[in-house]
Amino acid sequence: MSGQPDWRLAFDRDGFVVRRGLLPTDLISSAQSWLTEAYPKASTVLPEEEAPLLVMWRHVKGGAKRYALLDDCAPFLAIVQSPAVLETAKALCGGSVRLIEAVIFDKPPGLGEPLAWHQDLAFYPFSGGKLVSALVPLDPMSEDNGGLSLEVGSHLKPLSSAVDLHTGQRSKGDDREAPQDPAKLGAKFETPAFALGDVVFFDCLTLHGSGPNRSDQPRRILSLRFASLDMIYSPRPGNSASFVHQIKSAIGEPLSGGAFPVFE
Ligand SMILES: O=C(O)CCC(=O)C(=O)O
Repeated sequence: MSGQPDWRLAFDRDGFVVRRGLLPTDLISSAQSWLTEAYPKASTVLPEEEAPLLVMWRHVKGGAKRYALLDDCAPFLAIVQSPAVLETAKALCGGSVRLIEAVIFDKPPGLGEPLAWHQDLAFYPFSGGKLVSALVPLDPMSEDNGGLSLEVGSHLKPLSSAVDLHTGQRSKGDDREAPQDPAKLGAKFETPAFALGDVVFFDCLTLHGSGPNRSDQPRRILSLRFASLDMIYSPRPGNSASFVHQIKSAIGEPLSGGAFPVFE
């Protein structure tokens, strides 16, 4: 007996785990309402403040990112600070965590575009430590409205290149091998159905991607990234996350600063 809970064993074995009913559904409903109201008014200019951002990314043809300060987005801040999410992130990262980013991936009904298979770490200027994503569906999700597919056991694969998330083309200057579609390789992947309140946690090397939203239902996800405090700033070609301009650390140093708050 390892003494670890089942969800932890599943994460270590598969590279991801869905924790069912981790968040109250009324919190998710408040986040939905906040987003519906705030998105049309949100700025398309990247804020300069040294504070965590909420990035709103609509995955439609020509869709641009919009931004707010996370502290101004009460339901999203409450999700980030929720003990259930933080305790899981801390357990998976082995101690205190730093919030690295908060991004909403929005695939509107009938318009949402597919997202190519990728590993999150390929986009981030980090090495060492642990980096875990916590994805909070803001709508019930299944393959019908775009879903989220994850390759089982792919967290044990080497880091592949960053890609253009819409075309799957390898990012310029990144000479690692591009990630492969597990369906074409005959590898095992899952597309879990999610209810409001579920949260999926996955490793920064776990390959994932998603289909188009051709349904008449919305499909929005809040993606949070948490890192252990020993994660080192080490940029590579292909790094493209919105928070990169907020990093003040020297190369080879751990992250610091108000844009990346620590949860003890
Ligand atoms: O919306 C999606 O399917 C992609 C989400 C994603 O790639 C991520 O959060 O890392």
